[in-house]
Amino acid sequence: MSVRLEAERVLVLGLGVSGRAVADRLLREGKEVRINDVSTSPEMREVAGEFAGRGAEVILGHHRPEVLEGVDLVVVSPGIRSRLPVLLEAERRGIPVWSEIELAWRFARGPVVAVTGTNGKTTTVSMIEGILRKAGLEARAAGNIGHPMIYAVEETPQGVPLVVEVSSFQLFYVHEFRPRVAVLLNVAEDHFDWHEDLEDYLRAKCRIWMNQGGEDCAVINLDDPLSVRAAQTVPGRKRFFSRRPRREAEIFREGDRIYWRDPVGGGVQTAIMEVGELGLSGEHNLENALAAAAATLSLEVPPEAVREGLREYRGLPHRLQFVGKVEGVDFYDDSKATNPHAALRALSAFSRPLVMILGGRNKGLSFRELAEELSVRATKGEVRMIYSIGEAAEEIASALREVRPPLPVRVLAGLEEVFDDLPDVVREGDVVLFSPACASFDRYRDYRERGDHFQEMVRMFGGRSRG
Ligand code: UMA
Repeated sequence: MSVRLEAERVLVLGLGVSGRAVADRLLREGKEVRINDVSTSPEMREVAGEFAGRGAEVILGHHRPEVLEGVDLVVVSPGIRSRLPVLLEAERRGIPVWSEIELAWRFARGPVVAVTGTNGKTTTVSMIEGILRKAGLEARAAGNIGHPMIYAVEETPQGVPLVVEVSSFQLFYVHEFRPRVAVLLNVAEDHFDWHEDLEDYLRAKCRIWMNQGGEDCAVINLDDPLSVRAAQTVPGRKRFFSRRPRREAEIFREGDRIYWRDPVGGGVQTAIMEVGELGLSGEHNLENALAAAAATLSLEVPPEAVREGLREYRGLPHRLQFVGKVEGVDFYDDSKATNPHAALRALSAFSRPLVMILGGRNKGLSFRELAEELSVRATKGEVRMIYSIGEAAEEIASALREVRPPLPVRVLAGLEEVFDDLPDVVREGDVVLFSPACASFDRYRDYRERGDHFQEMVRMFGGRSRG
């Protein structure tokens, strides 16, 4: 793929993980780089100083329209909202605005597999990476997973697929981005603090495949109504996956097995593996596995590599991670569940009495569906207690109190208070599920720090009960 980057003077908006990687690459490409970030923290000043030393112009502390002077391209960080006045001004002046993935894609040296969806992206991307490695390819997972795509394009050998986790924020600003395989896992309400509404969010997601054609394909969840709706906009080939044996699905579960109906091989049905062989449990992980299988099979990876990769996959930290057992109680860290849909998915993995910990910073989302599901479980005696903590504690608690029968809720400040209260509440055989349904930024740097805190609390709880 030839590199097309005509712009000479580029504004890099945001100097976080993504912006730093972009600025670095552009400087190495010999471009004139201006960097603009609102932060003036000591760490930011230090990083900014390094870039200034390499010839970049750095403007910190504001996003005034002057930063656009003389610029012929803006590369924006995913966390910066599309309604930011400086971005609207760039649009008014006709200056193109790209996300990092739009830039990175132009430097890719092999096929790109892009994975999006509200939940399950990181797991699916890692599963795909694992399968490709089993097939002998030096594939690398990148993107939102934490490693910017613009770095990964250089590290991935020629011709080897690059697997990228892409968010709606990044997709909002793609124009020619054209992955060989585009995966849409599911769509549920999320990020209403960034997107105007569900339609805006859905439109951004659909940009993943808008330039597809030829040998490209889109992998879509047939069991998810919003994904199926989005699939109407796929211009090229669609490959559906399903947890049931449905006619339109190419990859599906039937009974205890996962099957592949090869469209090229005259629709012959091949058993890929037993569901029980999957390294992770839960219906949502089955969905992620089906998506990973569909994506890799469409790159002509042999079914044996798909099976091996999925068998050996053991999951990632803070995603329904089993932390330990204390006096017969199982503790699970699902700190990555930063929206109600993710918490619902975590709930579906359990059918025994549980204590659930919710809370943090709400992203403008409703807790009603989650409250209704918890209420159904409460009628079966499966809800011991729900703790509601952090900034959104009261808002969550009132949603939980509105359903019938009302749910047992305790509003507390944070995890410390929850663990103080727990001994009076929890019983042997229960599950304690930390799946907060909210962002972590009310108290923590990110979901990882929050999950680490939960795990630390579990360890201390274990120590206390032994002592
Ligand atoms: N900033 C401004 N102006 C603003 C807002 C922010 O200048 O109006 C600056 C901040 O001061 C900061 C920088 O922008 O210096 C932060 O940029 P960012 O929030 O875009 O974050 P990065 O550090 O660049 O990390 C991004 C992704 N972040 C987001 O999507 C919010 C990371 O995903 C990703 O791993 C990384 O690029 C590498 O590709 C994180 C994430 O939470 C893990 N993603 C969301 C999710 O998974 O749900 C979408």
